Amino acid sequence: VNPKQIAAEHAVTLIKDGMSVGLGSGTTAAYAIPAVARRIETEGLRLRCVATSKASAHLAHANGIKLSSWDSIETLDITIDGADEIDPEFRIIKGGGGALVREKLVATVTADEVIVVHSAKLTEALGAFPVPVAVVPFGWPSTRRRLAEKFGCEVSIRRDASGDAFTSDDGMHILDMAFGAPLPRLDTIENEIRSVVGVVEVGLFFGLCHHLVVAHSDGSVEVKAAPK
Ligand code: A5P
Repeated sequence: VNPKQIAAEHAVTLIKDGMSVGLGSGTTAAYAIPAVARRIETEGLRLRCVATSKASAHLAHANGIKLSSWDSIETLDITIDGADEIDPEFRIIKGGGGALVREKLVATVTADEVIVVHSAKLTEALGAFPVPVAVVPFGWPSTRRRLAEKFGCEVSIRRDASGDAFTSDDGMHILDMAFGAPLPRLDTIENEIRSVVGVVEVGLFFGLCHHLVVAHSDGSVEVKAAPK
């Protein structure tokens, strides 16, 4: 079995009856969804679930999970999601799958955000993975240029398989900012990027992760609580 699957299934054991649950996006979070469905089926758990992407919603439906409308949810007890890079302070780069806007909306109201990653995604200093930035499609080349000029790094438009600009579930394009490690000015960089006109959301999740479930290649799983 894939180590990511073992870790995602471990994360699902943290869910308790009666909880409201966020279902994350990406290949790791995808392993959690059938495991949630199995617990509903075998243990009769009563859960209210919401998905962070259309792909996760589709997978949830395919596994027989009935989803609640996001508009009816004010807070969530637990969310299980993936990440692209995470540092020792649990600061995260996320959005490699393009679902960062919904993922951040969900993480922001989640009491226990559980991030599941392969150990290869742990890093001492963020920035090797480009920072995904969701932007309004209108005038994206201008937004790209202004970001590149302001931050002095390469900024590229994410493309889909047919070569068109990738469009997210919320109709945004994604610009990937290749800062390189270490990411500068960790205290302010997120707001600096967000203040650029045209930017909707930044794939930096700082202070949002409460538990980390690490998948090791040998199949072992480590659960860590966020540093105080
Ligand atoms: C989706 O937009 C992302 O934030 C994913 O959570 C992230 O890219 C991790 O994906 P994998 O679990 O597929 O590596």
